[in-house]
Amino acid sequence: MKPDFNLTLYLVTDSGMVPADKTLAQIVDEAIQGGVTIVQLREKTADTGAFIALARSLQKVTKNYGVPLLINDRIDVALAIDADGVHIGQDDMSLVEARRILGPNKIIGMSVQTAAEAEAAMCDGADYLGIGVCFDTETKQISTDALRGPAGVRQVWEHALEVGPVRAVTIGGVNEYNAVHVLDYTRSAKGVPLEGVAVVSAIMAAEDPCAAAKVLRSQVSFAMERS
Ligand code: TPS
Repeated sequence: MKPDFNLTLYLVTDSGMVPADKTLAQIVDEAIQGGVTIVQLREKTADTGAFIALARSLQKVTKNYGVPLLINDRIDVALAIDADGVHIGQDDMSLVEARRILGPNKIIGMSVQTAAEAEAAMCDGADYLGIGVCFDTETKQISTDALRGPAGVRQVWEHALEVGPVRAVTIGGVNEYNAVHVLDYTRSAKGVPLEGVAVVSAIMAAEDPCAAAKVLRSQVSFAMERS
């Protein structure tokens, strides 16, 4: 069976932001204690062996809390550690191919920037969408036409809801100061909110990842209660 997952507060990791006196696994542990509900290991430079070792170290933590662990892009790494799923981008392996390899019981999420990409991802069986890029971000190189802003995110979300049942978060420059605004603003005309937010630096680069996650989690809950 596909594991249940909760997209309220989605942490995407970046080892480049780990301070010298901590490990990535420690930060993930603290972030989950603060309220992170799902974790994605994203490594753009590690070689395969190091990636797998890191994935195993995170899996120990996420399993301990019953939080799903997804792997960014690398289906082989996800299979090697029997992760809960993968997150893929538009330039990675196609969703159809990823699903063929991983089967029906793994979570597959996809980054989408446009309504057409969202529709295609849903038709191909994505379990959730990462709609972005909401605000400008230093974490990932993006072209300016990838920038959606909350209004652009809402447009993609509205379209996805018309296509069929869908789950989604937004990502890109989301932090404790703008999360409520983003979730309010991106509600569909019928009032359907995104399920949560995905962040990298707002937690990874925080001095206290547990405290940062706590604030973000309460901001998301606050926005959700205002329906
Ligand atoms: C769920 N992605 C879009 S913007 C960004 C990333 C990694 C950086 C945000 O950093 N949706 C999901 N996972 C992904 N990996 C992406 C989209 C791709 P920051 O929060 O520091 O601005």
